[in-house]
Amino acid sequence: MNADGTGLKQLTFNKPRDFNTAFSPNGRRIVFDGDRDGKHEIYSMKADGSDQKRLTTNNAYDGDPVYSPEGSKIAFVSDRDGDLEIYTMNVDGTNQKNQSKNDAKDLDPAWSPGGGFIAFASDRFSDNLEIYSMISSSGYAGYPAERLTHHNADDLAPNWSPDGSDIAFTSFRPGNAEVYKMDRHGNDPTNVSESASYDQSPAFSPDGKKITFTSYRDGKYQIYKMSESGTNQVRISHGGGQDLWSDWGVSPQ
Ligand SMILES: [Ca+2]
Ligand SMILES: [Ca+2]
Ligand SMILES: [Ca+2]
Ligand SMILES: [Ca+2]
Repeated sequence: MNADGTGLKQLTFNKPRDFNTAFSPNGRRIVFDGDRDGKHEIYSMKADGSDQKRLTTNNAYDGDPVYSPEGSKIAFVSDRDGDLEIYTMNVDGTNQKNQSKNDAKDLDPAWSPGGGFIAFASDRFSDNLEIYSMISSSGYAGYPAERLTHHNADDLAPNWSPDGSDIAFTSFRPGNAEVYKMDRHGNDPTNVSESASYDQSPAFSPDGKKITFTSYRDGKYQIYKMSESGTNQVRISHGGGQDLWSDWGVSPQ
């Protein structure tokens, strides 16, 4: 979909439906998860929908895939070891590795722009979700994750600004979902969306000046954009169904 809301194409037609999707950095491929065989797996395909490949093969949940910034790896979530963990793998599905190794829920992986860190949500030290950041290649081996949020409401779905200085995320602090923003070490968490409805799943624009997010403010989930400070909130999707996903896809080159 283009930033003005035009150009939305349905690329997959399997039932049950496919869920999370993310573009590769060069825009040529899309990685996504789906429940086609009842085993919730991760797939990739060319941006035109051809050349579909299955990347995971096990009975556990594998989902929420995202490409690393240089395009050689994919981070994703799996509960194959009994609880949700952040994994990484090569783009062809080889070398699948548990990076979070923690008994708690670990979910919502987001690569830093340089690829050195993965931000994620976890309830490892609390009874609610907080946002953490770990070194992407060795998140557990002597490099404990840095805790970025401290609040008794759920904080989840982190997304880095293009220059790596800020992280936008979803927070339930005011009693409903809001888009928040903080610096990469968790300083100055600020409610950016400030609306009484559910506002969630933020993603920065490539120039860092805008944030897209999904909101229920018009009676169903649609995609909106706003400035990174929360001004000029505008709806950009007009689908008849629920638009739950917001991301800045790159046009194929
Ligand atoms: Ca699976
Ligand atoms: Ca875990
Ligand atoms: Ca929290
Ligand atoms: Ca809200």
